Amino acid sequence: MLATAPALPLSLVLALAARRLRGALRARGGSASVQFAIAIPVFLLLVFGLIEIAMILFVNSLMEGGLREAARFGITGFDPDGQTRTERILQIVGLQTQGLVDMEQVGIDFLVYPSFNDIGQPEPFADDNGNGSYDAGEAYTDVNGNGTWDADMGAAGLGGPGDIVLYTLTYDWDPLTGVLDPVLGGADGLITLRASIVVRNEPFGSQAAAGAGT
Ligand SMILES: [Ca+2]
Ligand SMILES: [Ca+2]
Repeated sequence: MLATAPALPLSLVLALAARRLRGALRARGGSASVQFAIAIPVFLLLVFGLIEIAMILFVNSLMEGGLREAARFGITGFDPDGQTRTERILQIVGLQTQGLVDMEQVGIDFLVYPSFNDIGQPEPFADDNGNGSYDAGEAYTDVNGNGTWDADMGAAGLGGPGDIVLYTLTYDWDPLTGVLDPVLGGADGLITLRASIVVRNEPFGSQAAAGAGT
């Protein structure tokens, strides 16, 4: 004879089912909120990282554009009234960078080279001891005329007519947040941005050449 389980009242079955469903939903909701709690910081990190990178690319492109405009003025050898050429160049960079670059903190260098191939090259020297580097006492050609051997032969200044000039603009960008610090930031949390351009001065005439320099 088969034993039959006593039939449960329908109301009890429904109550049990509802409790089980509530439990399942609570468990699912709990794990979803844990996933959410983990995902939010990652998501925010990603968003802020992208914003920071976009800002860096934007400011750097403004610096490049500003330096290009400034160099277009620089190659003419024109001496503006009441300003040095360097002051005018910085003014142009300041206008072109739309206030995103603090012109009080920016660094700008001009180096003059004999030819495009000489950019960043050391002054030629006689490597007497054959160690591949310059040592005190070895003969060298003082290309930039400063009285010492230099690992970069560029001579400071904006150059004369026809000179090859390297313009370099550097700026320590202060990011909006610290999310890129582990990747790009220095100890001070600033990110050094750099723009450079090489130009050949126009043959701007001997009277302007006399005033060439800074
Ligand atoms: Ca040597
Ligand atoms: Ca030198």
